[in-house]
Amino acid sequence: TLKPIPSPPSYPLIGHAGTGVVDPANSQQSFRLLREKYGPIYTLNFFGRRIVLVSSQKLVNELCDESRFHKRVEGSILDMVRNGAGDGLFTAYHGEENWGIAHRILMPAFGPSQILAMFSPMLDLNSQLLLKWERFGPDAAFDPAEDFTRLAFDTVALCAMSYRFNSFYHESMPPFIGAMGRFLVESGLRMQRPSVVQSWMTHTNTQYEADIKLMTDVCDQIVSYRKAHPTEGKKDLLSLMLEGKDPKTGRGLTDTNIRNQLITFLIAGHETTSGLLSFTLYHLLSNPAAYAALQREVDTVLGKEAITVQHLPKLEYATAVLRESIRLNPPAGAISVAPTKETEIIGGEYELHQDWNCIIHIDTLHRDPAVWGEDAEEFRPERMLGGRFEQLPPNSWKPFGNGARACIGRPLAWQESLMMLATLFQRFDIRFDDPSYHLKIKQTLTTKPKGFKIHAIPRAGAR
Ligand code: MNH
Repeated sequence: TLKPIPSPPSYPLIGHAGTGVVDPANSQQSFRLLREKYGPIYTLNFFGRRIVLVSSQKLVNELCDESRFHKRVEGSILDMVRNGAGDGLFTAYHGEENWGIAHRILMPAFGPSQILAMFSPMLDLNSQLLLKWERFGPDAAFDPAEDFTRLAFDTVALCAMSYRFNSFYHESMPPFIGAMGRFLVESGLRMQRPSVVQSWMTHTNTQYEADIKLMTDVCDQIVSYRKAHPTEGKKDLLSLMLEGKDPKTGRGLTDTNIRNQLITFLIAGHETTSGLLSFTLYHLLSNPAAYAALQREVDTVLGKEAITVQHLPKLEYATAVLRESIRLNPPAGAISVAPTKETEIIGGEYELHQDWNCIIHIDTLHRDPAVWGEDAEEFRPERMLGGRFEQLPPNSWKPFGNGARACIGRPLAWQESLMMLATLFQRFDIRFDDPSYHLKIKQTLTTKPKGFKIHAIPRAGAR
């Protein structure tokens, strides 16, 4: 027998819009409260657009079954992000032909040996961050998210496109990052606006178009730089974009699609990684035992040696720290799916429809008490150690999304983050600027800590 999906009280016509049920500036907090009040599945409606949020491992496990469900771009914020990223991998519709072509051409750029080959360009940028923090010295209070953004942005450009933004040598952030931030926020707002209102907002719309143009121009600049400086024999992501042929159809990527992919990789490639590293520092500073355990591991594994690829698999505690940090604060906290058939029943009792926006709410999934226990809210890297991570119930830890549409950049982001975390702890003692700081969230398409500042104190005798 079917049951109605729980839902907060709503009004005719507008549904839950403007009722304060969801705070647009901090929807993450709203969704946590709604999860507590209405349970692991509930539904909201905004002017007739229906969304269903699902967050127990038991139900999410069904939504991750690719024979029954697939990614849905239509009706989610990603449909607005298409205004800039078009049919790039991240925003391509389910079944869109160019997704398959690009996926098959580009996947090889993220294979294990390609990721290992990125070690040395990654280390180049990693060292730029370390040197900068060292030179600013222990008295400087700063927001780590800014330099992690420089790191991640420069890393995806250098490793995937052999292109240098040199963000560490500029006082202000690269213009692409500002344009992208405004573009993502406005894309989110557009989801909630009726289209007549949108057409009146001429100033906002002009800015939106200008931001898209700026991002496009940067990508065109990367392509013309490559044409002027061919990388003899070296095959990075960009060379696969320019020259690769799909083994299945024999086709290459079109110029428009290449541009869309470059925008996609520059966007997807840095916001999330920088969020992961920032949240990780916050959790370590808030949990002195975990902080000490990580420092001990780094001192044992690295000591005073320069980091090499051989060290990476030995950094077990550091790996657990990243897994636990991304559990509590997944920078990409929600993904949308739709049933492949017109309707689909989950949990034996809830009926989902194809034209609804069904959301796997990763942020609250990662706090499901049935999986994580009563201390789900606590930062405990130990729960990811000693084979426990591998034995988690299926689809209970999903920070990188699901199946064919899961994150293609995961191994790149992971290696970059592990290297950064280990070398930071090798070189510095990190302290809160304000020891009474409590986590606040800044939200665009992804999340980051807000107002979080630290000091980096060079460790005595560190290399
Ligand atoms: Mn990434 C898709 C999270 C780093 C490039 N990424 C996804 C999805 C999640 C995600 C979740 C699935 C979105 C959806 O279903 O709608 N990504 C992350 C996180 C990090 C991350 C948490 C870092 C930490 N991502 C990166 C990096 C790159 C990248 C680095 C590029 C080098 N991600 C992508 C691309 C996709 C994606 C491209 C789309 C893949 C596809 O649909 O084919």
